[in-house]
Amino acid sequence: MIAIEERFPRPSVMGVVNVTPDSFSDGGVHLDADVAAAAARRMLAEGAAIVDVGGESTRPGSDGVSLDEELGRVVPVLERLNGEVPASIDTVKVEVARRAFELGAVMVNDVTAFRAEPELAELAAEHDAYVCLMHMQGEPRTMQVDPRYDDVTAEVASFLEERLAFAVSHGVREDRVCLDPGIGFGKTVEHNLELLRRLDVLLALGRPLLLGLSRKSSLGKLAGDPAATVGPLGASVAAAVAAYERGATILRVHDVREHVDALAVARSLSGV
Ligand code: HH2
Repeated sequence: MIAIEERFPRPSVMGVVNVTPDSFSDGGVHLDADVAAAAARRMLAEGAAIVDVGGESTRPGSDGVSLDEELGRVVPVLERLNGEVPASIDTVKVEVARRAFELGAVMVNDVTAFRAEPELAELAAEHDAYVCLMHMQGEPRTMQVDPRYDDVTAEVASFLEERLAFAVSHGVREDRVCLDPGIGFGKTVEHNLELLRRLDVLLALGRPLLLGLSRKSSLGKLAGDPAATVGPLGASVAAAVAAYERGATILRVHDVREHVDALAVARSLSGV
């Protein structure tokens, strides 16, 4: 396995395959394993570098799902992908990650950054998997009730620094890890904007940044709908390009083709 920045050069697109009935923007769309696997293959053909397969929604207000339920959703999809589509497993559960690695997944995307099940760090190390460590204030059920920070950027940076040190102390190679400020996870629109404006503070941690802006409700609100629960495509693409220009490496998106096209133009202009 090579360093994450070599395997996923700036900008790389991660396609989202939610195998759930209740994800905030695409719940139920990919619940059937054949449909989900076909979507993953299409995303690869459209230029995604990796697809993120998840069986548990983390939308605001959601409760978790059982281990059996989550395995029953993601295992049939990974079996169908047969290691032919680079896959990340979006889970907080060590047993889900174990099955996913056995079925060829190369990355684990844990929205709790190894806090829910700390043994996941050792498992990732054993498999020499790529790792995404994300910041979240609180838990999905209540995280959007009244998020507060004194200095959101400094707090997110020190959290990610601590979780990176935790992962490394449990055997994960630092050059396998990317960090994610967790847009919308216990954050107001203003918190999300502040993090994007000051991405340089997170870049100073020395790891590639993964950003998940796609369809997030903050973008719908910025685009003029105060009651938005989902952000429109144009706003998602603009946010991804802005994040890339501020230094993001991996963009986690639902609409792969549009983001790949936009990021290709942004990349040509940046000369990177
Ligand atoms: N956002 C979502 C889920 N997982 N993982 C990372 N690393 N970063 C993110 O921003 C992120 C994430 C939420 O989006 P989605 O998967 O579409 O929705 P849901 O959690 O409702 O399934």
